[in-house]
Amino acid sequence: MIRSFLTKSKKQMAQIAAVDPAEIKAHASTKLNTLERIMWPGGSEPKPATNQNHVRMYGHNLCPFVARARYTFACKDVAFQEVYVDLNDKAQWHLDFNKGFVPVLEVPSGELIPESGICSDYANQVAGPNQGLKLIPDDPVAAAMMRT
Ligand SMILES: N[C@@H](CCC(=O)N[C@@H](CS)C(=O)NCC(=O)O)C(=O)O
Repeated sequence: MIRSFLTKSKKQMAQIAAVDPAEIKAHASTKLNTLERIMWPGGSEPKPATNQNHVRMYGHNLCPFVARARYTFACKDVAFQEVYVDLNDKAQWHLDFNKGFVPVLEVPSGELIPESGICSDYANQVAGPNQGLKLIPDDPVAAAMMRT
C-alpha cells in the first residue's frame, strides 16, 4: 500500500505489495487531480465552506505524506478535491485542529480526518470492492507486514 512508499525500497515493495509498484505509478499518474484544485490562504482566513459533494484533502504540493494519501485516492479511483494551504502562514482553524499538519481530509458531512495513513485507509474503505487497484494483500500477515 501507499504508506510503504515512504519506508521501503522498491524491491521490498514488490515482495509484499498486492500490486506492482509500477502499476500504482502508472495508474495514479492518469487518475490524479480529477477535480478543481484550489489554493487557500492562511492566517485568520476561515476554513472554506465544506464541499458537500466530494471529500477534500488539505495539503501541500511538496509534502510526501500528502502524496501518500493522494496516491491512494488516485489508485482507488476515489474523486477528491485538493486544497493547497500555506504552511508558512497556517490558518487558525488548521492550528486548532491538528497544529497545522497536512494532510487533513474533510468529508462532505464536515468531519476532519488527520494523518496520511488514516486518510489512505479512508480511501481504501470508501472504494467499492472492485474499484481501482487492489492495494492491500488478502493475506493478513502480508497486510500487517505492509503496514510496518
Ligand atoms: N504523521 C503525519 C506527518 C505529516 C507531516 O509531517 N506533514 C508535514 C508536511 S510534509 C507538515 O504538515 N508539517 C507541518 C509544518 O510544516 O509545520 C502524517 O503522516 O500525516
